[in-house]
Amino acid sequence: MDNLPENQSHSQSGGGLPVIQYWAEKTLSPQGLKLWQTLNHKSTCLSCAWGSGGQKGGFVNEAGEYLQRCAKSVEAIAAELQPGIKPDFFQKYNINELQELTSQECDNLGRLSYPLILKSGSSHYQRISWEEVYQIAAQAFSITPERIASYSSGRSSNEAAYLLQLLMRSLGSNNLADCSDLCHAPSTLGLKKVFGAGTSMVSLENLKHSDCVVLIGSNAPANHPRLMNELIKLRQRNGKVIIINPQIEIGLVKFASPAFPIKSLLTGGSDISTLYLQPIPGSDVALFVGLQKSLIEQNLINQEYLKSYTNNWAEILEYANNTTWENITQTCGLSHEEITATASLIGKSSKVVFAWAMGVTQQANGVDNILSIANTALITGNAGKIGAGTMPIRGHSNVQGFGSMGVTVNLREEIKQALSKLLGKPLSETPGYHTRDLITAAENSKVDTLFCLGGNLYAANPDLSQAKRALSQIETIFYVATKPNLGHFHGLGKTQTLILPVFNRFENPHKTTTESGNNFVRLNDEGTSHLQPHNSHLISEIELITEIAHRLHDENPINWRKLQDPVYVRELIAKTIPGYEKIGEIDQTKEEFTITGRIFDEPKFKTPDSKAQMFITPLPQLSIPEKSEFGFEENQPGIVLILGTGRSYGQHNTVVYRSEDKYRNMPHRHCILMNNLDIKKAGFQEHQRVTVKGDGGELENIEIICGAIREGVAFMFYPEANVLFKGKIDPESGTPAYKRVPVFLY
Ligand SMILES: Nc1nc2c(c(=O)[nH]1)N[C@H]1C(S)=C(S)[C@@H](COP(=O)(O)OP(=O)(O)OC[C@H]3O[C@@H](n4cnc5c(=O)[nH]c(N)nc54)[C@H](O)[C@@H]3O)O[C@H]1N2
Ligand SMILES: Nc1nc2c(c(=O)[nH]1)N[C@H]1C(S)=C(S)[C@@H](COP(=O)(O)OP(=O)(O)OC[C@H]3O[C@@H](n4cnc5c(=O)[nH]c(N)nc54)[C@H](O)[C@@H]3O)O[C@H]1N2
Ligand code: SF4
Ligand SMILES: [Mo]
Repeated sequence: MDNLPENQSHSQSGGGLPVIQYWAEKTLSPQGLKLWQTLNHKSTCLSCAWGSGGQKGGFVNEAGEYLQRCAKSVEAIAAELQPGIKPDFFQKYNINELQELTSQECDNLGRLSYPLILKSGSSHYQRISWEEVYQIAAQAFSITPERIASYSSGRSSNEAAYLLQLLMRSLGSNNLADCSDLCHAPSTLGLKKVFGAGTSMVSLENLKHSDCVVLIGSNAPANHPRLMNELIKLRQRNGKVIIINPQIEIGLVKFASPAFPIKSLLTGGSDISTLYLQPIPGSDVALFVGLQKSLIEQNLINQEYLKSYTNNWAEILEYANNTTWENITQTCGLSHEEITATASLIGKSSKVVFAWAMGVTQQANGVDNILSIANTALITGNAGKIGAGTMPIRGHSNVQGFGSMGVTVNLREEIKQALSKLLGKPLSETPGYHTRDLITAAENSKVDTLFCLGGNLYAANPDLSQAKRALSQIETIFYVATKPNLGHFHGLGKTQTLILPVFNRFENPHKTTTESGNNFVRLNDEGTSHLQPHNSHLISEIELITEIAHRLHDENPINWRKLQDPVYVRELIAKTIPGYEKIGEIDQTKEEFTITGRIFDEPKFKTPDSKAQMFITPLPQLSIPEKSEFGFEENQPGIVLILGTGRSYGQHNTVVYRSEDKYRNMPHRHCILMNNLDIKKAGFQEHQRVTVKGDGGELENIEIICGAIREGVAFMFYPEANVLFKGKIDPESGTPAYKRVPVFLY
């Protein structure tokens, strides 16, 4: 905490007044009434996977507690309530003009409300009918299955996700790339190796019993705001919050939550962090091995637990013992004292939850990061009891549901068998492309048809020029979306690109379900669209996918048109997806439920012998490139920094809602956050404009902002920063190291 910036004019806590101002502004706007109706609609929040909303009403969380909806949720709904894009808009503006738009301008165009096509050689997107869409799809999907791929983002329903993978697998393609490949794939893979289950083992209810939360690489105040209520309550019952993050996120120090209005008013917010550690980016494994070593030295490990419930524990202890303090402290940049104090807090707490997000998954050793966190939980006996465990904090509101439904390149054996029984044939054995493999395959002309169920494949990837080149090698691209985004205008196919408008979650004419990051399944009621009276061109994602399947397969081996009834889809899900049996009755019972086999209240895991499997996690060898590697002479003024890329408070992934980030004092998108000492060292001044160069490209005219970030480290917003770097990839998960990008500033 010693390096807070000199300029303290920005917010002194997360949440608070800016949030209240935002609510007031939105609810008093012409959309206000519809906004409130939508907030009260019985459906899950569109935004993050914390999962507020559902059958008990829009403001209720999984534990049945009220006032659980944040400004992010309002932002997402307000964007969906925009008017439809005018019928002649795409006649007026050609593709070159559309490519000039920023992310925010794309989103502000309004709702997509009719299908569009851009043919090669043509300058304008043109309207087409759904019948034409289906004819094009029938042709585009009637090719060698390995040349068909899909990509998806986590906003659609479980039912749409299930149908997407069923369609792909029925065709014989396993190319089911998903945004989770860029996100929590290392968590899923790592946790499966250790515990046999790839999701959080902590329910929201269990979190309420914890007495210590270690929050690693997460900016929850901005990205999972209602999680902050749990941390506030934890501090109120004398629990400890340990933050591990190279950057001081102000909301992790103090957070003003509307759920605690008196406290927020009187004191400007509630204290969050008990201890705040700022490691070198990408070094978390070293810190966790250090914590293990210190726990051993302080005699705070749980030998009985290790012997009874884990395998390979002796090797892990030996590895930690044999790793020198010098190696540990030099790699992670934290002192022996800091690590000892942290280990002592963890070791002396009785129920510790280890929670994390992108700071540790988006690294070249993402899976190792997860394994080292799991090892630390295990040697202190903090897995498999109420109030403790490992907890990946998921991103998109239904991203976890997509994985459960089989939208993954790592399909579980049980699901594989169940699906092959359903389809009456063995599934293809050809391994599928995850997102990064999909880009490489496309670049090598190995993909002809791409179906994108939501998302923004173009802008979410590192190396935007490669992404553009790769997509331009694909013959036909379908973008299924609610609003235009950068990808629709930059990620163009070789022969044709189609944009297909669909209902969002609260507009679907039927019920759907979604799954939260805490393994809770929500039922979303049917709704109506404000676009509908004037415009009957929107359809549901379920209708779209089943209609394409019907054109390809007719009734073989399942009646695809019958699957336009989501009740039937849920019947199939209940039969084929383990843990989801209760979904078969949800239409009668309306009972939302926790998926079985995921929350571990006792140390019996889903591995063959029920024990947790521990793995050695080698310390990363982190290096910083020389100026010469960026093509500059040694005497060139400037500085090499390690850049982390991430989200501002006013954006949802590639979609920007507001350009400023009040909490980090960054007034617009073209800023770089730096430590004061680095600014001085490089001979720069705050607010000076510089060029930032990476191994993939450069950005000019970037304003320097002084912030509470570790020396040697900088932060910029994505997706803009994705032009800068090619990105290292974690070999095990395929997830890019978005959080450790070497750049040169001059
Ligand atoms: N409002 C809003 N909510 C969102 C999203 C959004 O864009 N906007 N996106 C959703 C999605 S898909 C996701 S995945 C989540 C993302 O949620 P987060 O993971 O919280 O988001 P990021 O901005 O990627 O920030 C991760 C944090 O990691 C820290 N960090 C960087 N490098 C390291 C490191 O080496 N070690 C450690 N320990 N920490 C590091 C950064 O300083 C930052 O605070 O949020 C979801 N919710
Ligand atoms: N540099 C850098 N790059 C990153 C990251 C980073 O931290 N740094 N984070 C990565 C992460 S964690 C993720 S998850 C990815 C995100 O990657 P994506 O999930 O691919 O991108 P989003 O921006 O979330 O996609 C938003 C689009 O989804 C569409 N959409 C919204 N609602 C619906 C709906 O109901 N149905 C359909 N069909 N479409 C809908 C809208 O058209 C909207 O424009 O980005 C990754 N890229
Ligand atoms: S915390 Fe996440 S799920 Fe809950 S209201 Fe906010 S954005 Fe929605
Ligand atoms: Mo994500």
